[in-house]
Amino acid sequence: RSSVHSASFQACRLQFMVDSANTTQISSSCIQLLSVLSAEPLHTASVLVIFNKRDLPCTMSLVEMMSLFRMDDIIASATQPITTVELSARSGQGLQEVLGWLDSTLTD
Ligand SMILES: Nc1nc2c(ncn2[C@@H]2O[C@H](COP(=O)(O)OP(=O)(O)OP(=O)(O)O)[C@@H](O)[C@H]2O)c(=O)[nH]1
Ligand SMILES: [Mg+2]
Repeated sequence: RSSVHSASFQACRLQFMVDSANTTQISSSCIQLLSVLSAEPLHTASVLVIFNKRDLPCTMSLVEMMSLFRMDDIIASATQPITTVELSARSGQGLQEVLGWLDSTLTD
């Protein structure tokens, strides 16, 4: 049991960061996301899935990533509201969306 499953608190917000430049990690990140979403302490959390490193040329398109993750199915079956965003932590592209999400989920 990972700590996120046995935690004795209710989290209200969760950011899940995916390294979209590391294609060999895609399937394991997807499984990890599903595991996190099923954790009881996170059942009512607002979730932001961040596809990071979008500045690197070799990364898949967001559409391809969403398709590989089956993100539509995940969003449809999750108990949490899930938002997705593309980010480059290096260039700052997408940072406004992350800050906007933080702002919009603050009052929840
Ligand atoms: N080009 C680029 N590099 C980034 C970005 N975000 C983080 N990095 C760099 O990626 C390197 C590894 O960081 P991460 O992959 O985020 O961290 P990690 O998964 O704990 O580390 P690794 O095991 O090395 O993958 C660091 O040198 C970061 O500066 C980004 O958006 N774009
Ligand atoms: Mg990494």
